[in-house]
Order: sequence, then C-alpha cells, then structure tokens
Amino acid sequence: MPGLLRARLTDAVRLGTVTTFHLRHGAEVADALRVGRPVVALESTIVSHGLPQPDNLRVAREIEQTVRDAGAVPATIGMVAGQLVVGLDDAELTRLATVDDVAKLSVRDLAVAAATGADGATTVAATSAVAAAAGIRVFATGGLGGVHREAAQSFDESADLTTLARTPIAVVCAGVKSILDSGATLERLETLGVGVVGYRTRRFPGFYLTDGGFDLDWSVDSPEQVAGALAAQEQHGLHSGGLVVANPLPTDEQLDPALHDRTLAEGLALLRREGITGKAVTPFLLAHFHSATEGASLAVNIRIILRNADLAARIAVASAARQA
Ligand code: PSU
Ligand code: MN
Repeated sequence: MPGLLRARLTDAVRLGTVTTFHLRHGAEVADALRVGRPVVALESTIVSHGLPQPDNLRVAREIEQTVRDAGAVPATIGMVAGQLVVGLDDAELTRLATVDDVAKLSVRDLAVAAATGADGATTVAATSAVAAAAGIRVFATGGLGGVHREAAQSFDESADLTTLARTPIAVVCAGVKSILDSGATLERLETLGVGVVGYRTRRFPGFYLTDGGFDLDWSVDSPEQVAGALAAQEQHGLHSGGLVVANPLPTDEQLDPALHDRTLAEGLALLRREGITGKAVTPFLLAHFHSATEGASLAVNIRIILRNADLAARIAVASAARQA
C-alpha cells in the first residue's frame, strides 16, 4: 500500500531514526485523512499518567466525544505492544488507561519501545512528532511540558519544547502548569522559534489558573485565525516549527488561587523530600494536586482538556474548510 509506505518513510525521517515504525491508523482516522476531513490528535500520557483511575478512561472517551461533537475525528495516539497507533480504538484506549506498566514515551523512547514490544503512552513531544508525520496539524492537550523550577540546577526542561521547535503542529493547551517556571518556558519557546498565541487573551494561562502572570505578544479571536496562521506558515515555508495556542479557563472555573498556592508549595517540598526527579516529576505533582485538593484540581483539569479538545476541533474544521 503506497500510502502506508509513505507514512513509514516520513516517520523514520521526522523521528530522526532509521527504525521502520509499524505505524497503524485507526480505520476512521485513515478515511478522514484520505478525504481531507478534519482530524485532531490527542495524547495518551494524560490518560495513563496524568489522570487517576478510573476517571482517566471515562475522560479519555469524553475528550474524543467532544472532538466529534465539534465536527472533527479524534486520533488518540499511543503505542500498543510496540506498534504506534494513530487513532486508538476503544479496546486499545482501555488497555492504556488500565494496564499497570504503560511506559511514558517521549520522542527518544519511541524506537526502543517499538523494538521491545512495549505498551506506551505518548507525551506532547511524542504525540506531536507522530501526528505531524501522519499529516495531522492540530493537537489538543491539557498543559504543555516546560522548564521546571530549579532547572538552572537540575537541567529539567521538557522535550516538548525542543520537539515543537521542529514539528509543524498547532498545540491547543492551557499554557503550562504552575509547577513549572512559566517565564523561563516562554523564553525557551522564543529561542526555539515556537509561536505562542493567546486565544482571546494576551496573558499566558497558568493551567489551573486563568492567568499565569506573563504577557503574550499575540492574541487570536477565532478558530479561523488560527487556521489562517497555519496556512500562512505552510505557504511561506519559512518556519517549520509548532504553534502553541494558549486557551485559558474562564476565571470562575479556575482552581481557587489560595488552595492552588498552598498545594503547590506542599508538592514541591514533597518532591524534594522524596527525591523525585526526571520523568516522574510531572505525574507525581499532578497526583499530589489531585489528592491534596480532594478532586478539585481533577475537575479543573478535566474542564481544561475538554475545552481544549473543543477549540482544537473547531480549528481543524476551519483548516479543512480552507482547503475544500
Ligand atoms: N500536563 C498535564 N498533564 C500531563 C502532562 C502535562 O497537565 O499529563 C504530560 C504531557 O504528556 C506532557 C508531559 O508532554 O506530561 C511532560 O512531561 P515531562 O515534564 O516529563 O516532559
Ligand atoms: Mn523532565
């Protein structure tokens, strides 16, 4: 099948490896891509490592339904028994949401995980790389990874940032969590040439909080304007990196700022006390928020993801309409 072969070769090039990935499209996603219907990529790390069981599976299905309700086809991306899937079916989604040893896969992990037949959830970095290779230009997630506090000592900066520097995709998110250093993350995005636009705002959102404390240069008012930016980027051919579309929660839906600040301080202290480092940091802090706020942060987290899924779908619909 020439289509499949092309996808595999493109993957190998984009992922910077000579591995032939067994990339498989879900049937609905394959059809949609063939006829130019709007498709939205979704990540699986939030499902396997970001949200607690059993809410994670229910939310994963709700995210997909939200994309459908807005007129696009959801393509949740993950790895099942070493096979990269673009558009997990319900059994595969269930597996990644419930099985215990699902690996957290960034881009650098994909080849080894494929070779060893692992089950894995893809981060923003890995999902972006796979989605772009599959021809998907819009991706919805909760929060972007970024520069961690104390990165000056720990060097902990998410590969989400460097991957977006070379991956042409619009990532709809609610900024970065306050567990990260928002200012440093924005500086790195600038250096790396990743565009950042606020959706109906000029303030960079702080995930659980509407306002993360930093100004943005650009704001867009409609899904059509984001679609226009993606089209212009393609026409100019001057920039092949990603675009962060920062979509804040309305202030009346954010986490109570006092509860937030308290929980964050506790979480950071626990992190130090327990010596948690590396890729375990983000899941640890998320789990701390969910238990310490007795579910309040979980409800906010779910709202964020569903709102981003809706906006991403409307951007994908607007992009498809331009091409029709
Ligand atoms: N933000 C969230 N929930 C998450 C993540 C980010 O609100 O689960 C996940 C995403 O998959 C993101 C990853 O790509 O955490 C970043 O991890 P790290 O900091 O280890 O790069
Ligand atoms: Mn990290």
